[in-house]
Amino acid sequence: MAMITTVQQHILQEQREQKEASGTFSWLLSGITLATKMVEAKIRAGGLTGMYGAAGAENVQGEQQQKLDVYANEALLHCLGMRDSVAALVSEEDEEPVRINRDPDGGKYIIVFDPLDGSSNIDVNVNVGTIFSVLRRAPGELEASILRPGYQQVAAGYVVYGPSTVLVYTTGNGVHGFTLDNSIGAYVLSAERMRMPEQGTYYSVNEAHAAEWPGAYRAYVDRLRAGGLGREYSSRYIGSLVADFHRTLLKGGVFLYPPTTKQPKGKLRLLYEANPLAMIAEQAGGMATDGAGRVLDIVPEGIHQRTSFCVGSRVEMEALAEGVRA
Ligand code: AHM
Ligand code: MG
Repeated sequence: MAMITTVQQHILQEQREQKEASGTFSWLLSGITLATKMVEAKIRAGGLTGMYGAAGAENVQGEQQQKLDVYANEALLHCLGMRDSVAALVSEEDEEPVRINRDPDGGKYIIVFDPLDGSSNIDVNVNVGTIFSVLRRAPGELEASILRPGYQQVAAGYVVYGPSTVLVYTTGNGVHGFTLDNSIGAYVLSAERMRMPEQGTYYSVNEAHAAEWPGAYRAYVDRLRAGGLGREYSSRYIGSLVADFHRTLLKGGVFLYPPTTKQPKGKLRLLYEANPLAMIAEQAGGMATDGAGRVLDIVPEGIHQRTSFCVGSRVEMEALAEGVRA
């Protein structure tokens, strides 16, 4: 009988290989997978359960919260809040970190997440996602443990709710993909040791903002269009970071969210959007920068800090770096 491997089993195996046999970490990640299964069920039901539309409140970023944003946030807080290894939860939807275990010797981990990414696509049956990053809780001020550069992440991952629901994660030992099998309620291994192609044929950027980008980005996209990297490029832009990233991971190419005159620091958030995806990209052989330097080296100053974000295949990313330097 050909046996399946669930994400739970996979993490346990990895821990054994890394001689971290406590099981704490897999128990923690099971909180994330459970929450994403709750979210997926709501998304799957679509408009039938009255879950479409605005919740009527704004989040800390001054953005309209959607009902599903609120639900996804509550699902993660609920499922992770019960794990005693968790010291704090940091969410896009909450201004301050939610402290779970006030004892500094307690919870070993901090989970940082964007509960439902791609809000503008929720009501129109287009892919959305959940992004998460796991940090180690060090002794001392909680804030110092949260504001770590991304290279110190213990693990990172995302779920993309698409035609199928896919979970991708890394603990720094390669990138692994799982597909939710609803008939058994488990994420089943579908792609071990994922690699991003060296070069792709898609670029992904919101070109409506082109007039507001620094000139180097315009020149770069012009260069791709003109065949300057030896390939004919096509464009793809979903407007859900997780979905645009997932395509870039599988097919290669480049995703850009450059700084604009209105948002000179970019739109995407460093801690729960750029960092986890940058870790996954690097682990798969790709690269991630803020246009100037490696995303994972940025020392964060605030939990909701924004950054410009460029991620993709080695060939496209090296060409971008040349262009921005010139
Ligand atoms: P959100 O967290 O409010 O959903 O915003 C983040 C989203 C990303 O998923 C996506 O890459 C980006 O915003 C799209 O922004 P724009 O509409 O400016 O292209
Ligand atoms: Mg988001």
